[in-house]
Amino acid sequence: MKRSSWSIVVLFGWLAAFASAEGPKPFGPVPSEAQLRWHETETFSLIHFGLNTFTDREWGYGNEDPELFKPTAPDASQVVGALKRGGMNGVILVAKHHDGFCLWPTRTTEHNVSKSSWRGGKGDLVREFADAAKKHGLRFGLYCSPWDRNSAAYGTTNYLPLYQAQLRELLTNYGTLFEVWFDGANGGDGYYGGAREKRGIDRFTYYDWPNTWGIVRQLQPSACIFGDVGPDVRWVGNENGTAAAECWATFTPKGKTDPARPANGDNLNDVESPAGHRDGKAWLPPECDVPLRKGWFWHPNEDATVRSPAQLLDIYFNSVGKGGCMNLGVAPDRSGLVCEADVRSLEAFGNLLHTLFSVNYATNAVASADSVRAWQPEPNQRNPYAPANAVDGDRYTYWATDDGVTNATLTLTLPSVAEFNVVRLRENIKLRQRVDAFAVDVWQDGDWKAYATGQSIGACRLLRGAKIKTDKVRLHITRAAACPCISDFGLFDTPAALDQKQP
Ligand code: FUL
Repeated sequence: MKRSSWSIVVLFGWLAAFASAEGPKPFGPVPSEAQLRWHETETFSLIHFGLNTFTDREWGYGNEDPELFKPTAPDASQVVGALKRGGMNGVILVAKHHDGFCLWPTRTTEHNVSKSSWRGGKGDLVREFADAAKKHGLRFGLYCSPWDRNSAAYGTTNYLPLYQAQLRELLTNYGTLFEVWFDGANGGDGYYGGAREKRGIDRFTYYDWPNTWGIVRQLQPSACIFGDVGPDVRWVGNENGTAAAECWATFTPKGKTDPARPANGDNLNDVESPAGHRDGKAWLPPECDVPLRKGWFWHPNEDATVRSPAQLLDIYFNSVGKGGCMNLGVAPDRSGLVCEADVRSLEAFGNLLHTLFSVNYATNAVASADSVRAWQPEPNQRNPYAPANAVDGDRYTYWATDDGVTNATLTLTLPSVAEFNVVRLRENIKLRQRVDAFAVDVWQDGDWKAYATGQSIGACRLLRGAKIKTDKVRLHITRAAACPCISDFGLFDTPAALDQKQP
């Protein structure tokens, strides 16, 4: 080769290395700071407790007497303590359900706890839960139903200012919130101040969402807003707590019956919500909600419906393990406490989670890769793209390849033979989901054997397979939209308790 050709090769090589040294560029939508914290929260609970608890209903009509609200031994700390032992990192309280009964002494309506004899009319359940969350170190969120079957104003132009005032009270007086929940059930028959009729609203315009969400942005800037299709977190599209087998955090809300109108309410295309869209326009990860019992509220005849710890673990794999969050509905009973059967299941689930993730067999592994991104070393600086970053326990340090290298293998050599059946993968989602397909192989009898394959990774991908004994595992990224940025490759073993007691 002529000297000038060599110079060109060297120049291009240097330019490529320089370009890579800059760090992988995110492409398309990436999570906001609030969404990153939400992903890290992973598991939380939705508490339904109110007049329905005492009337044995799921949806109160709106004419229930506040005097019916008579918890005999209410203790928010017992409830939140049970959630904490159940592996939950946050709690969202339903401050007002569709029946319009407010669990705090609001100035906006008489239909609230101050009109009951509970705590002599001086009680504030939102305050008690906010305090309990703080005490137990759980993040706190609130749900305030837009639909209000008690309010005479519902369906008229007078309702929105009232609803927004309720939000302002909730978003101002109870500390920092991590999530504000806007339920999709809206409009229908109800008491409506005695009118007892059916009232429909236009779900797209009636709540003036841009301005109503604006109140949350203004008063709780670090909160994520949950709704059928966001704007920060999407409903997974079912109440089984289950995302699709391959699930993407990105999503393009599309109308079902009328694509020209916003994809919300009746026009929600929820069939596509469990999987999301690979090239979706917005970062809108799925929140997978599911009640611990059959109903969201406590009912005397549903004690036998409490989900088992093994079922809860399946839900965890199908929600957190698909890059979403698990939102488990917990319903205190008429005493105001989480009853025994629920506490037992929560605790056993919390123990399973704790035991499962207490030993990561990849922690002291030697990580190597067939391709590592070029970088400009600085004195005392560790390689920002080194394979070892995938086993350091940090969600945001990562192994990366050069731009354009979208097929690469990361290999772990464990300090000794380990037995495991769960693989955890994460991408550094600050740089979006980049991987399109991958395979995990294990070293067996002197050869690589296929263990698991998949497409999406994102914030967290959990793969559960057969128990395997080996000291070498590899992750082969077979397809990616941009150079892979893998921040976690973990190996775990499900606790023995699970092998014995399958649901
Ligand atoms: C639904 C509501 O209608 C249920 O009552 C419950 O609150 C659940 C979490 O969301 O849309």
